[in-house]
Order: sequence, then structure tokens, then C-alpha cells
Amino acid sequence: MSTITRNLAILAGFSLPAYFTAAHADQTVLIGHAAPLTGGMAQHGKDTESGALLAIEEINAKGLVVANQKITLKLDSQDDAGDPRTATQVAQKLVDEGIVGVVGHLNSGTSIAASKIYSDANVVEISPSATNPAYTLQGFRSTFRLVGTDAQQGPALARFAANELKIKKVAVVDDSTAYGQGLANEFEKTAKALGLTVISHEATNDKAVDFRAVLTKIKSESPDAIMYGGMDATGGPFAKQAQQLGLKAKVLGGDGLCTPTMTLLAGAAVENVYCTEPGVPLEKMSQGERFSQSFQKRFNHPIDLYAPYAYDAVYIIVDAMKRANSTNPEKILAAMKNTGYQGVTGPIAFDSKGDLKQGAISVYTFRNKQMNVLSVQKM
Ligand code: ABU
Repeated sequence: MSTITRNLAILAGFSLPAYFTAAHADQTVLIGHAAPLTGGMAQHGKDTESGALLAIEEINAKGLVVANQKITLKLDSQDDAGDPRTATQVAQKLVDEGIVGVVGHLNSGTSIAASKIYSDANVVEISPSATNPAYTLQGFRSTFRLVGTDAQQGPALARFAANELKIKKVAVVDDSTAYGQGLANEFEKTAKALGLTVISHEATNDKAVDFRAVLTKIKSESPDAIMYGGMDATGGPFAKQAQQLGLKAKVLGGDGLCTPTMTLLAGAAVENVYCTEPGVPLEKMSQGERFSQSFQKRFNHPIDLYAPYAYDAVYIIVDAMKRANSTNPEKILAAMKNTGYQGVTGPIAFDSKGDLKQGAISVYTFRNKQMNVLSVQKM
């Protein structure tokens, strides 16, 4: 942080990061959060924001002391709108404001775009949700994630389609984002290797609302299933319009479609959807019930999807802070590689890239407007 920025922070009423203030005084330490808080993915961003906030409130209530200083954590939450360009601006703002680590970003495209800024500033970036493998393949030592990757999720979905649903012919559509396109490609590679016929691969975009043209073309190809790489904001209308056009094909997707919101956006067509999540179901997490109750009590609604991962991300940053015995971001980052933490989402340790050493992929469908888990594979 430059002197100018520090002075601006003081003028704006921000608390200074611990490493700039006098020893032994109580300190306010900022933890960043970045996700779409507006637009079609806002419910997911609000979910991770709430998960991070819950962790911060718990830690503050218990009391946190690092290097003999009492620390008060504060969440610095920013809206990246799910847009890679906005994400870089948000990342620079968070770094300038003196965060010691960031929970985010939510999307693969934004996490990847922002990662050089955090890397240059030696600030740890823990995505609770970004699944594109490229995020941790850039050679930065600051990128971490708490979910499996699409190199696990895509093949798991293809294996489920071939072995359990007995799909023979599949059409693929993606939303042209880092996540949707990456997942669709991973699915397609394994589907072909398993002997499925991939009839076509079409691209749409993450703002599309009308899929009737592409669905009409796909209908003429008579697939057994359509794999959609994208989020629920578009995947819900996609599944609904497929049913309205009389398509009988099952709709397959990744975590972007594996959300409670799909039941609202897809209507009755949601029962035709099969999807994967890059982790274990909340009810199978050892602390899932406790977390679920605390979340419900604090926010008066259930979790959406990624809140437990954002919650764990805060605890992991604080765990690294304690082991580093410092609130200096560079020292926190250096401690990250030795993480061995039992989180709500499971045991958390990272490989040399920042991916989970031990992950899982769960497969779901929807019945009576509820998500039903069909299988859980440890990776
Ligand atoms: N994993 C789906 C949502 C976030 C992303 O990877 O874009």
C-alpha cells in the first residue's frame, strides 16, 4: 500500500491493515471477498459473502490474537459482476485497501483474470467455487481453490451419462465462458473416449435468454441428452425451453446447474436435469448440520451452494495467519502451502498448484423441487 493510498484509507475511514499500525494496539484486519453481487449470478455471490461473513463473525466473537495483538476481522466485499474486466478493477481496489487475503472470485473467468494482481501483491486468493483447471495452472503461488476442477467434474458427468443413464448420442452447448466452455470440452473429451456420439457442439453466451433456435436444431438431431456448460441463470431457461419444444433429451450440467435456483428457473423441466457438484453434499459433510443451522439462524434462509466453501476459506486464511504469527500478507501466503485443516467441507490440504489434494464429485438430480444426491465419488 502506498502512502497516498494509506492516507486515502484513513480519510475514507478504512481501518489500516495490521502490518502498518503500531505494535500491541488492537488491529482491524481486512479479508476481501469478490463475487457477482448483482445480476443473474447474484444469489451465488450473496451466498459466498454470507459464508465468509459468518466465519468472520464467529472468529471475532471467540477472539483472535496474533503476535500478541488482538485482531478484529472485517469483510471487504466487492461486486465483480461476474465480469473478468471488472474483476481486475475489484482486485486492485482490494489490494489497495490492504486486504490480507481474498475469498474469491466466484467465477473461473474472474478468478483467472484477477489472479495476477493478487500474485503481484503476494496476497492469497482462495476461490470457493472456480472450477476451470487453468486457474491454478498459471504458475502463481497465490492461487488456491476449495472445490474440485472441471477436469474431474466433466469426466465424472460423462461417465455417469454413459454408465448410469445409458446415453448414446449427446449434443453439447456451452455459454462461451471460461467455466462453461472448459467444462463442456472436458465432458466431450471423456464422452468420446467412452464411445458416446457427440452430435454437435454449439456456443451461446452467459447473457442469452432465448435458446429456441439452437434447441430446434438440436431437436432435429434427436440426441438422448444435451450437455449444457453454463450457470443456472441461463441453464434454467435452457432446460425449460427444451421441454417446451418437446425435446425428451435429458439435460446434463455441472455445478452451475446444480443449485436450488434451478428448480425456480427450469420449472417442471428440472426433473430432467442431471448435474455434478465438485464436493460432497452438505448433509454428508461432518460439520454440515452445524454449519447449516448456524447459517439459517444468522441469515434466515438456507445456503445456496458455495457458502460452506467461502466459510472455510476465511478459516484457512486465519489458520495461515496464526501459523505465520503475522498479519503480513506475504507471510500468510508463505504459510499456505503447509495448510492441513479440517473444514466444514472436509479435510483441506493443497497440492503444489493450490488444488485440493483430496476432493470429491457428487451427482444429483431433482425430485419434487429438491436436489437428490445420486452418487459421491472421492477423487
Ligand atoms: N464452478 C461453477 C461456477 C464458478 C465458475 O467456475 O465459473
